[in-house]
Amino acid sequence: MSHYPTVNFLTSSWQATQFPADSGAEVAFAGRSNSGKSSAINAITGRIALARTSKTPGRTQLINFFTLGETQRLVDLPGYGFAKVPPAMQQHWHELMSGYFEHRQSLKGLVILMDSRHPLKDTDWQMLQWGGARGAHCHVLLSKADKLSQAEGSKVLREVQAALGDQATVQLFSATSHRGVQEARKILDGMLK
Ligand SMILES: Nc1nc2c(ncn2[C@@H]2O[C@H](COP(=O)(O)OP(=O)(O)OP(=O)(O)O)[C@@H](O)[C@H]2O)c(=O)[nH]1
Ligand SMILES: [Mg+2]
Repeated sequence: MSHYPTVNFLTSSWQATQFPADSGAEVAFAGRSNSGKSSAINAITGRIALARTSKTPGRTQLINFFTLGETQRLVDLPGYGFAKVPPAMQQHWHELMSGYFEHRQSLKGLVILMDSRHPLKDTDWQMLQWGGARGAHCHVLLSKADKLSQAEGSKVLREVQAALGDQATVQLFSATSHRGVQEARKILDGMLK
């Protein structure tokens, strides 16, 4: 049974004019390409194939919107930081994302996925800045935690917490082992209230 029984795909947008009506509350998932955004959305909603996951980084250059209820949405943002993306696509990514962050009033929370083995890249900081500027609660999921030992996990959690201070809350997460899924749901519910 899904934790969000009414969750459903709403629409994909590749430009700001296509965004759904800016009302209600929405939580966006951002992160570098391949960091596990779509897998996290699937694990948190309890729907195996709601958001498309892929082994080819940088494929999703669209913003995907999902409805949770009549007035709540989840948003799967296109990944960033993929070296092989051509300049025109990088330019498009920047326009699409800045269009989203500058104007989206319904953005209440930003969940930032960072591979727990490579956290806090420059583009992750940029994302924190965009979310903070919008006044959204930022929450970091240190993803693929199943790839770390217990000690490595504790260490990276402490380090990232210390680096972020009060800019964001942080937790370890794994879509594979379901570690941290309940904790993430609580945060999400709080953001959408
Ligand atoms: N071991 C492990 N692999 C994971 C986990 N989450 C995602 N992956 C794998 O990482 C790859 C990328 O996952 P996605 O969820 O598609 O990542 P994404 O951030 O949505 O990627 P883009 O949309 O391309 O930016 C896939 O091969 C997933 O199976 C996890 O918790 N543990
Ligand atoms: Mg994705």
